Amino acid sequence: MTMVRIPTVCPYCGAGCGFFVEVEKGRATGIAYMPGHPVSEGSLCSKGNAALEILCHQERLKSPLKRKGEGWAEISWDEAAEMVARGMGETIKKDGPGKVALLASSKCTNEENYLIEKLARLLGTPHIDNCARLCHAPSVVGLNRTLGAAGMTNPIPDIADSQCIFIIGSNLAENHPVISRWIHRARDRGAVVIVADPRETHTSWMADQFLQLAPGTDVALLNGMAQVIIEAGLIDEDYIAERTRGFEELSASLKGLSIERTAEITGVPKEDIVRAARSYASSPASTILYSMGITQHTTGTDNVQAVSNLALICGQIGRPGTGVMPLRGQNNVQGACDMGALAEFYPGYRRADDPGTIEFFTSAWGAAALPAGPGLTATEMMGAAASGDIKAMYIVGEDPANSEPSSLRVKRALESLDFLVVQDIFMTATAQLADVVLPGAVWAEKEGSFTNTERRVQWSSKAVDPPGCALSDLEIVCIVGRSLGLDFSYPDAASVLAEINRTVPQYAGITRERLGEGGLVWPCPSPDHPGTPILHTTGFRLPDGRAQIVPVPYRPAAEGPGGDYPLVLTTGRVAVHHNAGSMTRRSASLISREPELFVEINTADAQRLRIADGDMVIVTTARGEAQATARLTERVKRGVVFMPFHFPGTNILTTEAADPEARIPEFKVSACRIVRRD
Ligand SMILES: Nc1nc2c(c(=O)[nH]1)N[C@H]1C(S)=C(S)[C@@H](COP(=O)(O)OP(=O)(O)OC[C@H]3O[C@@H](n4cnc5c(=O)[nH]c(N)nc54)[C@H](O)[C@@H]3O)O[C@H]1N2
Ligand SMILES: Nc1nc2c(c(=O)[nH]1)N[C@H]1C(S)=C(S)[C@@H](COP(=O)(O)OP(=O)(O)OC[C@H]3O[C@@H](n4cnc5c(=O)[nH]c(N)nc54)[C@H](O)[C@@H]3O)O[C@H]1N2
Ligand code: SF4
Ligand SMILES: [Mo]
Repeated sequence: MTMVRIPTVCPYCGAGCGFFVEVEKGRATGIAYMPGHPVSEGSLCSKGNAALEILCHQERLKSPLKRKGEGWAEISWDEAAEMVARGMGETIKKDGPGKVALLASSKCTNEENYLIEKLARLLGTPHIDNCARLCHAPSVVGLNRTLGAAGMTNPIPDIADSQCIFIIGSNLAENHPVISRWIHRARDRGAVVIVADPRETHTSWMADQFLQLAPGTDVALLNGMAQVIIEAGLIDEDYIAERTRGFEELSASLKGLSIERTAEITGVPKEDIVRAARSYASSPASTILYSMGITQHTTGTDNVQAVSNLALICGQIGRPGTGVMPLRGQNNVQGACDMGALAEFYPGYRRADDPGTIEFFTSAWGAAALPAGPGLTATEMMGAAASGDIKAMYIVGEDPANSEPSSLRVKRALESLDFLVVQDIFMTATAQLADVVLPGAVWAEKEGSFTNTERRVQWSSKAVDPPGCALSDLEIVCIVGRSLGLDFSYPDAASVLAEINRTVPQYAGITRERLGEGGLVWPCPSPDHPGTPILHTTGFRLPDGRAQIVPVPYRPAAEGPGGDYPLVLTTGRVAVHHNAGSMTRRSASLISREPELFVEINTADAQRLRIADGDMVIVTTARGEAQATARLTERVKRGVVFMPFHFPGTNILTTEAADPEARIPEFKVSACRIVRRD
C-alpha cells in the first residue's frame, strides 16, 4: 500500500509548527514529525498531535444550510450563492454598502484573507476586521507608534541566545508550548527568566524571578522598573542618543514616582521589582515576550508602549537574543493582519485613511472606487448591529457569539441583523444565528500560505478532500464574489499569492516556488531576497530612523472590585483547549483531559464563601451569570478568580469596556461575585 506524507502547518496557534499528514487511500491516517522545521524541530504539543481528529469528525459541516423553521435544510451551492447575493445585495442596494460588515478569519490562509478583505472593499464597505482586534490590536497601535513595525522583532530560535527573558502576561508554556522549548534551551545556557503574571502558571514555574502582580497594574510595574534602571544609571546612553527620541519626557514623567508606591499598586515587593529591573537592564542580551495578559486591557496600548520604553532605554532591540516579542495567537492572525483584514489598514499595513492607499488599490484592483477607512472594528460592529447601523454580516471562521465580551449582548446584536451568513467548519454558536451557513474546508483539506508569529510565511499543502460538499474558503469566497457580480476567478491559492506579491511589499519576494520546508520571513522585498529574521538592526522605520519613547501614566482597570462584585475575574486559556472551543471541545483526546468549565478560587476566599473544591458555583457580573465547577487553589491570589473561555458561559460575564485607541476589550479584568449553587 502506498502512503504519502504531505507537509502542513498546525491549525492551532501562532507558533506555526510544521508536520506531515500521512495519507493512505485518500484518508489521513497519521502524523509524521518534521525534525527539520526551524521552530518545532519535530515536536508538537497536545493540540498539534490531536489535529487530525478534526478532519473526519462526524459533526463537520458537509453542505450549505438554510434556516427551516427551528432547524436547517441542506441546499445546493447554487442556492446558497443566490441567497447570499440576495441577502447582501439587497442591503447594499437599499441602505448602501456601509451597512454591510465582514469578519475575516485568522484560521484561514493568507490568500483567503486577502480575498475576503478585497471582497469587502470591492463591495464598497470599509467594515472589515478579524479576531486580532480581541488579541493584538494594542500591539499594532503601540508598536507601530514606538518601533515603526508591529511584528515580533526577532525569530523564535533566537530566544535561545537570550541571557535574560522577561515574560509579561503570557502563559506560553500552555499556549505556545513549542516556543517554551526555546526558553528551556536558553535556561540551560544560563539565562535568567522573569515572569510577571497575577497567577501561578506552568510558565511561572520556569521563572527564576516571579512577579505576581495585581491584574491591570502592568504600566505601574514597567514604569517602576524603568525608573529603577534610570536611577541606577543602567540605561544605554549611546543607544538612546543615536536611535531614539522622547527619553527626556519619559525620564521627567517618572521623576515623582516612589518605588514604595509602585509596590503598593502592583502588590509586588519592591526588592523584587529592583532585582528584575537590574537583571533585565544589565544582561548583554535581554528579550521581552508578551501576549494577552498585557494587551487585553483598557490600558492595552499603554502596556505595549511601556514595554517598548523599557527595551529602548536599555538598548535591547536589534541584536540577536534581544527584542520585543508579541506572541501572536491564532495560526494565521499575523497573516490576516498583513493581508489587510483590519478596519484601519489595507494590505501591507497601508493606512485606510490615506488617499495614496485608495489610489494604489483602485488601480491595482481595477476598481471604480474603494472605501476609505477606518471602518468599524469587530467589537464596534456588534454595537452597530444592535443599533441598526449594520444590517448584514458575513462572518468567516470566527465565533463572536462565544469569543466577544458580554456575549448575551453579542447574540442579541447578531439576531437583530436583516441577514447573516456564517462560514465555518462546525455549527458554532454564531452559525446557529445565521440565515445561511457555508461549510469550509480546514487546513489539511486545502492549500495556501500561513504566517506565524515570527513573520515566517509557510506553505501548507492539501492532504485530503474536505467532507461532503464542503469547499475551501478560497473557493467559497470566489463563488460569493462572482454571485455579487465581481470578477473573482482565481483558479488556486498560488494565483492569489502572485497578486499579493504585487500589492503587499513585505511579501513581494515570497512566491509559491520559494516556499519550501520552513518558509521565508517577511519583509522579503524581492524574489532574490533571503527574508528578514531580525528587525530594526540599523534603525527604525520612523522619522530619522529613530524609535519613539512614549511616557505612559498608570491608569487602573475600568472595573474595580467592590460593592456587589468584590472579586476580580480574569480569563484566559488552558493547554488542551483552543479559544471558543469549537475544535478542541470536539476532539476526543483533548476534551477528556479538561471536560468542563471551571473557576479557580483562592482557598481562603472559598472558605469565606463556604465553597468546597468541586462545588458547582454561580459567577455573576453586571452583564449576567454563568455556572462553573469550583477549583480551590493557591495559584490565584486572594481576591482574584480565573476562568478559561473555552466553554460557553465565560464571556457572558466579561466587560465590553475597551482600550480607547485599539478598541480591545478588557477580557482580563471584570468585577464579579461567586455563590455556591444550592
Ligand atoms: N492552549 C491554547 N493555546 C493557545 C490558545 C488557546 O486558546 N489555547 N489561543 C491562541 C491565541 S488566539 C492567543 S491570543 C494566545 C494567547 O496566549 P496567552 O497570552 O498566553 O493567553 P492567556 O491565557 O489569555 O493570558 C496569558 C496570561 O496573562 C495573565 N494575565 C491576566 N491578567 C494579567 C495582567 O493584568 N497582567 C499580566 N502581566 N498578566 C495577566 C494570565 O494569568 C495568563 O497566564 O494563545 C494562543 N494559543
Ligand atoms: N474571555 C475571553 N475572551 C476572549 C479571549 C480571552 O482571553 N478571554 N481571547 C480573545 C482572543 S485573543 C481571540 S484571538 C479570540 C478568538 O475568537 P474567535 O476567532 O472567534 O475564536 P475561535 O474559537 O478560534 O474561532 C475560530 C473559528 O474558525 C473555525 N475554523 C477553523 N478553521 C477554519 C477554516 O479553515 N475555515 C473556516 N471557515 N473556519 C475555520 C473554527 O471552527 C472556529 O469556529 O477570542 C477572544 N476572546
Ligand atoms: S505549539 Fe501551537 S503550532 Fe505548535 S503544535 Fe502546539 S498548537 Fe500547534
Ligand atoms: Mo488571540
